[in-house]
Amino acid sequence: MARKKIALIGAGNIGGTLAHLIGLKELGDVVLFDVFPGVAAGKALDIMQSGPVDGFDSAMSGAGDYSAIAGADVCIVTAGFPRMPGMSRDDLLTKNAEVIAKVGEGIKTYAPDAFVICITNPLDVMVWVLQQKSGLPPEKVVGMAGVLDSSRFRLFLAQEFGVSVEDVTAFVLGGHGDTMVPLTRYSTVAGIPIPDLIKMGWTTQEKIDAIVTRTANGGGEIVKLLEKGSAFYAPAASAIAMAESYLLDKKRVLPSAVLLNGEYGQSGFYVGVPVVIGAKGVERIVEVQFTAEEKAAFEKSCDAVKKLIADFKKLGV
Ligand code: TXD
Repeated sequence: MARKKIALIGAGNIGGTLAHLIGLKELGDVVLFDVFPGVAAGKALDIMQSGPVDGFDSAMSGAGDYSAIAGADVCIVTAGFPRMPGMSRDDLLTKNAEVIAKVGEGIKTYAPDAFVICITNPLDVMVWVLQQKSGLPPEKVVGMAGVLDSSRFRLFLAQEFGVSVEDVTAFVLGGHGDTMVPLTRYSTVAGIPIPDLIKMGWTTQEKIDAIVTRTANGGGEIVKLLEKGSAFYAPAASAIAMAESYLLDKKRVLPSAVLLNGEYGQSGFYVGVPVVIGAKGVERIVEVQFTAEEKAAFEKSCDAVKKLIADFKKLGV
């Protein structure tokens, strides 16, 4: 069987890291697409030259023309502009929506059968624009944020409890970043829910609250340290987990931004919920029962996403 083809739209920090991980995990061949095709080609060649050392054969190339992504099985989208000093949130929304609209058209023309993972911020709005412009079925267009948010949450919980990250599971929903909703009663150490761990004296509610806040501000903490640019290793690893679940039909349950159609009483916009990702794309949306408090937090998060979409529609892009 021929190797799978993975198109990375955007060859910046996350794009380059994605390509490297795809090589190391032998997931397929890679086309890195960017408005700076030289950067894309340079990264592709550099990573391919690590293949003989690390033992992978993925073919990698760079491109500045959409025809290069033809027939891709997976497209991962990071193209866009970072927020610059003096740029308002609306400016960023407009500029990135214009980029994503072009990306959507490119995917529609050349890779209409792909599974598409959007990473570009503001995530919940950009993935919606991408689905609209590409016209791909909603189950084939998802946004990456929840895997990253829950990975950050798992790390901080593992550090708090002094246990392996592997034995900590976390359940997060909602929009990306500060409106993220962690469900602590569904987050566990080896199956023991956090509220029980509090009762067992492993931690306190105050410490858990501080971890939740740190998780929600996880992106900002890294931006502050890096001074220029934002996180890219963990975001790339998170998108790869989603791509791998699709390519290998693993049917993993991963929090992803998906288009809701009545689930959780919401419709017509993308927001993060747990879903099963397999060979058909989003195969199932997992709908849990909320407590009144969780319901309120989720609705607040949905309202923030809906407001951003309304702001975006007013801009008339
Ligand atoms: O959880 C999440 N979803 C996120 C999102 C976590 C971390 C970062 N997140 C967002 O991902 C971040 O706010 C950015 O919007 C994207 C990409 O982050 P990255 O760190 O990779 O940004 P870079 O290094 O600036 O790369 C963006 C690339 C750069 O090479 C540009 O030249 C290219 O995008 N670019 C384009 N490529 C193709 N087509 C067009 N039109 C285009 N415009 C810019």
